[in-house]
Amino acid sequence: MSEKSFVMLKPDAVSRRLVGKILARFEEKGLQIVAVKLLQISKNLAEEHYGEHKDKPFFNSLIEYITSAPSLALVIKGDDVISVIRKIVGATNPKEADLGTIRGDFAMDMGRNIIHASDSLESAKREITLFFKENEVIDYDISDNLWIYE
Ligand code: RTP
Ligand code: MG
Repeated sequence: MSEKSFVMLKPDAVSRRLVGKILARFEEKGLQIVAVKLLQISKNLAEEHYGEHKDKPFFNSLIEYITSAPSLALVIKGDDVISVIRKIVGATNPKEADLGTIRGDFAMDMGRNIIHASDSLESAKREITLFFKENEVIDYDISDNLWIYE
């Protein structure tokens, strides 16, 4: 079933100039970018986005990291895209993430794990609304989708 996920290339990904390589992985898989925005995330927005972690010991350093330089926010569409993207992204701890995943290939540290992806349909809806206005998400069809999906 076609779904949308919220994906964010964190400050380390943008500052390390990995945007092109990371987006290529999603495109090559057959997923479709339906919204994109480069932004410097404010403290308020970061705290709201990661609200579920507010009582964790790593919360303050997470907020500092996420607000430290620009991030690239995206909405990506495709069949079962939430779980497909979590697989492409890999485990939270890059040292444990499988090689071939984004975190496994490009990162070393939990606090510099270069990318966020929604973990459920509910989180995706909440996060997309947090970062994008309705008219910034463009629900277009790509004609070669017949070669991606049966
Ligand atoms: P994300 O939300 O960023 O996609 O990451 P995730 O689902 O894989 O992991 P989550 O448990 O939601 O953690 C959010 C982010 O917090 C940082 N973290 N640090 N030091 C630690 O123990 C620790 N645990 C989590 C990571 O940057 C993680 O991506
Ligand atoms: Mg998470």
